[in-house]
This record gives sequence, structure tokens and C-alpha cells, in this order.
Amino acid sequence: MTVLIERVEMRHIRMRLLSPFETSFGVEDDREALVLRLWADGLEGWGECVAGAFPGYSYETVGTAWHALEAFFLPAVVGQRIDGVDQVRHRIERYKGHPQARAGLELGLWDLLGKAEGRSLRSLLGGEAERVPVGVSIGIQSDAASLVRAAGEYLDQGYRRIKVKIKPGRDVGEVRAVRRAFPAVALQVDANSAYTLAETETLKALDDFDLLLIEQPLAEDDLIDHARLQAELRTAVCLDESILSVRHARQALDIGACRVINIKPARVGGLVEAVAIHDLCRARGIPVWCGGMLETGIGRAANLALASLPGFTLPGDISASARYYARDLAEPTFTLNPDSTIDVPTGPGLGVEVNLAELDRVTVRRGEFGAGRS
Ligand code: NPQ
Ligand code: MG
Repeated sequence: MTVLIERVEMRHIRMRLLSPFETSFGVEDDREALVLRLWADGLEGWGECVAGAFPGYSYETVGTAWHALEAFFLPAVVGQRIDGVDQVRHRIERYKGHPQARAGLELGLWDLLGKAEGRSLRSLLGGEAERVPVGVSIGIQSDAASLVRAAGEYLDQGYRRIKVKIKPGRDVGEVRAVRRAFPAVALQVDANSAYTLAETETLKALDDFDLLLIEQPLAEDDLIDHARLQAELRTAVCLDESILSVRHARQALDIGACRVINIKPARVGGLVEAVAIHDLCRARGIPVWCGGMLETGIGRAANLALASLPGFTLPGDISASARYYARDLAEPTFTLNPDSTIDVPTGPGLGVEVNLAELDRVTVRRGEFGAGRS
């Protein structure tokens, strides 16, 4: 099966978050991202690039992703006959970096190829589960009491796993308060690389709270210190920002830098690499879970398909659409089942329809790239 990509539209979008999301790297009131639309043979494929407004989570932003896509990645597909995702990956292999931009394009290709073959992304990736366990990620709140209140509200909504964002000075006290209020809840924390080994004692204090894992305590580019830290902790270290490829994953596991890996297709350059990391971890008995980047329904659908693979044994950061947005871009919107799962879409490709009126409403910049004009 091949498709001829006629043109690609790229939109910079800005969506208001229901409440500001604060992490150790900053606070956001709006989610900015890119949406890609690929036209081929009467079909449309949708992709989402999760790069945000500022380089806080990683160095990529909507601006750098727009540039990498416009100048280097889109020309590899526009006007071209494509026989699969791997062919495009190889064509842009010689360029360095920009994994989130790559992943956005790859996602659009997956949706297109799935629709061309009449197969769901879940089936294309080799996923099995019909619904996947999910949890909620709670940003840093004004104080511990507000955090406990927020956690209580999500538990009331049916989420059975809570992730709390931490940073120096807002860690042991917050986690103790949540643990006291909810003694049995599945609880984990995410530092987004806010600590150094100098704060090992603080991180060791978190061992008292029976956490599922401590996510990315140290710097993104420091596997070595994560290995030192893991040796000091009873709690499992989980890496997020540090794992940019299956090669990093192997090296991290080889040196004992973590016992769990968070897989985000966007961070590792797309779903192909994400599946490779899943396969590696499964072979080594390492649990993985699907991370979240406050995706719209487009990226959320892809995360659900990925999380349906059998190695995803921990709940994903894949909340219902209503966790973040008053109105989502894709239909149907995702809702939480009473058992803290979300259904994996089964339609062709991503299995969602984009609401064009809603997309227009949130678009702040639009570009079109056609053969001869790109
Ligand atoms: C994480 N996500 O696991 C990320 C961090 C994150 C759900 O905790 C704009 C761009 C907003 C990137 C918010 C969750 C973001 C962002 C959070 C990344 O580390
Ligand atoms: Mg994280």
C-alpha cells in the first residue's frame, strides 16, 4: 500500500487549559502545539506535535518544531509517494534532533496509512487491550491542602492513580499530606529534573510513602547520577526526559539508572521508536507506562493505541479530555470508565474525527506546503 502526499497543512494552535498546569520548569495557562494535516489520495491524516510555548520540558518549542518541519521534514514527504513510516524515518535520519517535530509528522503518516489500509493504529502497532488503565497528573498547587483537595476531586471522578509534581521545597510535605489523606491510593511523583545528588537525603525521605516510582529526579543528560541515586533509594526511579531513544533505554537499564521507563512517542521521535523501547523493556521485565504531554484528542488517541501493547503494565498519564480542556479538537472525546480505564479507539488510523470549526477557533498561525511550493 502506498499513498501520494499531495500537500500538508500545519497549524500553530493555542488552547486554554481548564486550570493552569505548574511543574518544576514553569506554569502554563494555555497549551500551545502544532497540528498537521496531510492530504493523500482523497484521504486525510492528522498529526500533533506536542512542543510547547517555551523550552521548559525540553529544548523544543512550537517555533523550533515549525522550522524543522517546514525546512527539513515536510519536504521529505510533500509530493512524494510513501510506502510506510520507516521510509520517511530513513529519509530524515541524517538530520539531528527535533524528536517532537519528527513524531508529529510520523503520527500524521500513521493516521493516513491506517485509513488507507482500513486498519486501526492499535492493530498496526500490535496492541491488544480494548481499554487501558490511566491516572491523572496533578500540577504543583498553592499549598499542600489545595493539593489534597485536588487529588480528592480526581479520586471522586474515578481516577485510581495519582501523580504529584514536585520540586525542591515542595516535595516531602506535599507527598506526606496526600499519603495521609489517601493511605491506599496508587501514588507517584514527577520532579521534571529539578534535583541534583546534593539533595539525595530529601529524595530518600520519599521512600517512606510507598510510591510506585519517582520520575526524572535529576538532569535529562545525566544517566550516571541517576544510577548513583537509584542505588540509594528503595523506590523505583523512572526516567522520562533522559530517554530519547531505544539506545538510551538500553544504556540506562545496563547501568541501573532506573527500574521503570515512561514512554512518550513525542519525546523519542515517534511511535516506531516508542514500540522499540516497549519491546526492549518487555524482554528485560521492565515495566513501562505511557506518559502524557497534555495532548489534544489527536495525540491522546495515539497514546491510547500505544498503551494497548502488552508491556504497558502501569497506568498511563492519559486522562479524559475533560481533565485539561473545555472542548477537545477530536471527536468522540475520551471519557473515563468507572474502573479508571479509557477505551482504545478502533476506527481506521487514529479513529477520531477532527472538529474543523473548533480547530479554526484555536488556530493562531497556518501554513500550507504543497509540491513545488514547500
Ligand atoms: C511529564 N506531563 O510527564 C509531562 C510534563 C509536561 C502530564 O505531567 C506544555 C508542554 C505543557 C510540555 C506540561 C505530565 C507541559 C509539557 C507538562 C510537559 O513530565
Ligand atoms: Mg515526566
